[in-house]
Amino acid sequence: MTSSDCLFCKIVAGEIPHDTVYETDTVLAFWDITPRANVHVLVIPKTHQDTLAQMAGEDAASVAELFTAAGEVARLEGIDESGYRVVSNVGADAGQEVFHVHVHVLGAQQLGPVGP
Ligand code: IU
Repeated sequence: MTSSDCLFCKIVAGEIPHDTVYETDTVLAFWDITPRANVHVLVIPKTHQDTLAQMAGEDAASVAELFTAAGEVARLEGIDESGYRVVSNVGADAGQEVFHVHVHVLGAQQLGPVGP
């Protein structure tokens, strides 16, 4: 399923330039356009789902693929041993801006505590 007005579906389709870090048949990882850490990569499924919660309810195996890919991104960016953060905003209160599932991979610096 794709959503014709979904930004990340357009990225998957190659319609919007992006800086790919890692890709499989089912997952794409690319640099966030506004990096908020020295490494800030987004990992998305190639098929459209609005939120991680929706995906978890319908296709738990794909959620596992996202986190496996996040680990691969960390390895490729050289932060797998120093440590990194994987986070997903789910819904309005979390500040989710793009309603196509994604996890942020953040690192290459000391990160602050998780919080509001
Ligand atoms: P959020 O979890 O939905 O808030 O994160 C969306 C991210 O998508 C955010 O960090 C944006 O900087 C990023 N992004 C992007 O990488 N490319 C874009 O064209 C747009 C947003 I719009």
